[in-house]
Amino acid sequence: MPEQVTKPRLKPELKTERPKLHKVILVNDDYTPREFVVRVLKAEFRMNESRAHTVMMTAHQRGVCVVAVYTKDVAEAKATNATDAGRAKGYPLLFTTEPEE
Ligand code: TYC
Repeated sequence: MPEQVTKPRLKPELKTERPKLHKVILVNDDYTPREFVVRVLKAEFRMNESRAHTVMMTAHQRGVCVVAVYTKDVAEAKATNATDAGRAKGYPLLFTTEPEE
């Protein structure tokens, strides 16, 4: 009988899971000025004027709009910073996060 030859395993035994991404969601309110929402979107999420205006108007008309997706830590930090920018001016502007399916 010939000796059995075991080929070396090419793939590692444990697959590395991708970190789950989290959505940052902009929530509409009746008090924050539109221009201020646009300014925060541009500053915190590096959007151009046109994209920021579209996202702001989507939240204004539908109640919420997904702004972007990031890893959990980055999404939470950006949502907090953007919400705090509104609070500093006395506005109820709110950004929340939720995991992507
Ligand atoms: N609805 C606000 C207004 O009419 C503008 C606004 C848009 C506020 C989107 C929050 O997430 C928001 N001034």
